[in-house]
Amino acid sequence: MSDNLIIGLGNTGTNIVKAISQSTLLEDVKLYSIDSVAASVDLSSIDRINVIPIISDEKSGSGRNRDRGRAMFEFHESQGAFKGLYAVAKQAKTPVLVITSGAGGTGSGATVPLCKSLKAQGIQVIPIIIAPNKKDPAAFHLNTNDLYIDLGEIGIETYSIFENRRGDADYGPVNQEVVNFVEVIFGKKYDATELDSIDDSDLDVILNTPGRLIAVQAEANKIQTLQKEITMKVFSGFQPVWKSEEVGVNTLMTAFSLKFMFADEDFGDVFAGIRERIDPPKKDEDSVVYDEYRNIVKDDNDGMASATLIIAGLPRSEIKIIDTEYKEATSLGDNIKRSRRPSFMNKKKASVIDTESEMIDGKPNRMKDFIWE
Ligand SMILES: Nc1nc2c(ncn2[C@@H]2O[C@H](COP(=O)(O)OP(=O)(O)OP(=O)(O)O)[C@@H](O)[C@H]2O)c(=O)[nH]1
Ligand SMILES: [Mg+2]
Repeated sequence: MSDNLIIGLGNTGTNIVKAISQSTLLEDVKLYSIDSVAASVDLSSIDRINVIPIISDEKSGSGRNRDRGRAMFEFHESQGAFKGLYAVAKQAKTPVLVITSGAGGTGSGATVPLCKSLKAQGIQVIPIIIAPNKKDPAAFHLNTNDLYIDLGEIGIETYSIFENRRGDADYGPVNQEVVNFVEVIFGKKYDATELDSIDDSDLDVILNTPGRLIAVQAEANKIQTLQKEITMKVFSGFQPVWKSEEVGVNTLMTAFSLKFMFADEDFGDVFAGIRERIDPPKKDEDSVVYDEYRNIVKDDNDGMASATLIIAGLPRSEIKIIDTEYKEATSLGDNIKRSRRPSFMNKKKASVIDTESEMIDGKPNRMKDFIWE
């Protein structure tokens, strides 16, 4: 069976790929990091992560400039730097995940041509975007909004968003939450069972649902604690929640799992609070949850109770009027305007010149051909 593939872009993407490399459940996942700086992956994870630098001239980084991030990616793509990666992607189990911060320049800019190339090769790709929090500077938000528009324009339908915490520079917890998300959506948390189960094909349907996707997992030694824990993760965790007014607007796909000695008896209780919020009791209308997949595993589980959930088809932010017809989520780029930046920030553009390259060790030094001015 083919392996999953995850590509981290920029500093954030690379850090999260590093965190993923520590997960024992994700040992068989192929990991790539693409960044515009030299040594972002250290010796401890270098064996696990394929690093492709996109440094294009004497300056590393992008200066939080998405155009430059994109230009550096495209320059290296034109040089054939991603041939190996694309060959791996063609063989990989889909979806391929692309992880980036929205706020920077390198990841936020390079994600678009990367997703576009993967899509053009018929590969399903789900971007995971780490968004800034409300108090972060305007430039962070402009870059993130522009990324949404760009991804919407290239036809990305299924995506996931995490939000950094306010004033927090310890990214460990949010990065770990992305690791947990990946474990769930790659099916690593589902055990074989005689009761309801979730298999690869079920996941395939869920992960093809247009709209925003969230996934969480929690563990506790008491059912009541687990119920609180998983409810809190959904409603006050790192993945933006939906407002209660938005409930019942989109057609959602859901998947719930519980592994516990009394999983069959307690399944309903664990998810009751969450189900109530996604599909409140209605009088005359049909349910807006289109389907619910379940994995119920009656297992001692060393006395622990473990739960996961996936909800797909969530709105990015706006709400829609409730409708009994099948309704897809707003597309990623809907209702946001492309932002304008101070003109001093837009002075530089990339161009590639094809001169007689300076020779270094008998090879042309293509770094002189990328002009950013
Ligand atoms: N969750 C998370 N956020 C991070 C991490 N590192 C930086 N950030 C945040 O990400 C944003 C900056 O994005 P980076 O990923 O550093 O940018 P980049 O893609 O390397 O692009 P450059 O601007 O060219 O450096 C800021 O909002 C930081 O607060 C990380 O490891 N995890
Ligand atoms: Mg960077």
